[in-house]
Amino acid sequence: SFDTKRLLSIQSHVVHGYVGNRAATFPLQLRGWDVDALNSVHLSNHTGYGSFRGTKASAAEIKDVYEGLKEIGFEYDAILTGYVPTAEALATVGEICQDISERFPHSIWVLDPVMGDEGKLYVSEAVIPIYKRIIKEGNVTIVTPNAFEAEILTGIKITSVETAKQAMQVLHTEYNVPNVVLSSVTLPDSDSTLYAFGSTKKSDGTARAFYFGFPVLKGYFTGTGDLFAALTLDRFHKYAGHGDDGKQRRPAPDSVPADQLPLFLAVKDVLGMMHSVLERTLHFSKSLGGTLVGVIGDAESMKSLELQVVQCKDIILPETAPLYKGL
Ligand code: PLP
Ligand code: PXL
Repeated sequence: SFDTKRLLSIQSHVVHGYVGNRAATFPLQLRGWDVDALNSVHLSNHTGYGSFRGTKASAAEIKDVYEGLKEIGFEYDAILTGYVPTAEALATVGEICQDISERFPHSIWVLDPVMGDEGKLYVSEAVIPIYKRIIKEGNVTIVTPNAFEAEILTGIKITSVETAKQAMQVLHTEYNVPNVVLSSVTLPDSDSTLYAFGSTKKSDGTARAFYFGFPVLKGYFTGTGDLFAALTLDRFHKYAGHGDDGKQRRPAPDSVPADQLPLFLAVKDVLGMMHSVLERTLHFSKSLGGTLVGVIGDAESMKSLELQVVQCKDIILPETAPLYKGL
């Protein structure tokens, strides 16, 4: 039935806190997805705490679990990939997703190229060329780099609306990705505004780009990019009409203007939800006497700023999702 939407999500598992699959699974379940979670790592907590323990899945372990899935048979409508910190494991994840994408031509693939933030890499450097290859060669539907990750992929430093658009154009042209979202960009003109840029490629290869500005909520949040990518997958799947006929990927016709694109409508909804989730998370942090700004390496401060995913279920549930308020 078209009501059952099945998704494979390959990301982190943390025992405490909400990044990776722990930030994606519950929100996607609330939105009606049957989520199969394949864990790329199994850690006590995210790496920003200063200490963490646990294990990373090897390429062989990930492949083995995928063989198990093939043995029991599966069908996926979507794939979501995030933090995979080693090159070998990432190459395997790329092969798995390409295989799924070829078996199920209607499926969409949201690839979040998790590499780092604010100039700092938090995966092995050897991961970079693997991401470049997977994005170029794979059937990726949407790529969601932050500004730092977009710069790594395109070589373009994002300092203006124009350079953001150039970077998205490179992702369309050189990487052949139909949809790009730069989820959080700061521009020199304002330190109280964050921007989200997006673009859907036209058939002649040119970018059909848009952007949103929204007020920065101060705080060192982790998992925001992961939640953003998960919610974007859900909203894009709906607005692009996937699952109506369940048959094939349908690129937006060239005649659709930027502000009516499925990607635009998706990002608009998601920014509204993200803002509400982060506001409630900050409110909770304050009630705990948290430092609010967040100090990387300080466990108490990181704990107080974990996304309040469970407490935000009313924000994420389709019936009650608040309308986006423009700026
Ligand atoms: N703040 C808000 C309101 C957001 O919507 C986002 C991203 O979606 C971010 C911060 C940070 O995103 P990222 O973790 O991709 O840098
Ligand atoms: O949110 C990205 C992410 C995913 N998984 C793990 C992390 C982080 C960021 O710190 O530590 C384990």
